[in-house]
Amino acid sequence: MALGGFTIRWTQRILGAALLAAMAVQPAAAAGDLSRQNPTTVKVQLGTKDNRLAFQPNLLTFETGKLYKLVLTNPSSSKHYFTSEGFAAAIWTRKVQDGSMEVKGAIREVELLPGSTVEWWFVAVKTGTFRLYSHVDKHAQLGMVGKITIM
Ligand SMILES: [Cu+2]
Repeated sequence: MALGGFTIRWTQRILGAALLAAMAVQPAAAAGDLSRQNPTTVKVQLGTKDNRLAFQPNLLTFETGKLYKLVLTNPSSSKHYFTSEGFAAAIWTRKVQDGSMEVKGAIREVELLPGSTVEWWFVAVKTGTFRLYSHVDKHAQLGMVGKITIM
């Protein structure tokens, strides 16, 4: 019986050591649900009160893995677009919302009517540098352009 107890103790020790060794080689845990982080708010104005055709700011930088709340406002008296095909392909959209509704799923482009505000919630996924422009009338040709960098 004493011998049996000895064997069981050593078996437990060996199993315990094996378990510790297995835990030591586990990869680092994934970051979890990236869509449920606290968002970083970034505000961009499309057009200006005095109707200049510009994004303010027109240089935007995001980091992969972070959740952003991109707040787009249009204080001008004409409609504007937030258009960037490369950017749209490099993010995962959680939702686009204004005061009355939310849209979920992939978003390619957002149009803002005069006086409106829209929030675009997304996680930046791929790095790159992308052209931003207002895809309406000749706004881009008249200078309503910008640059988005995802690092
Ligand atoms: Cu525009």
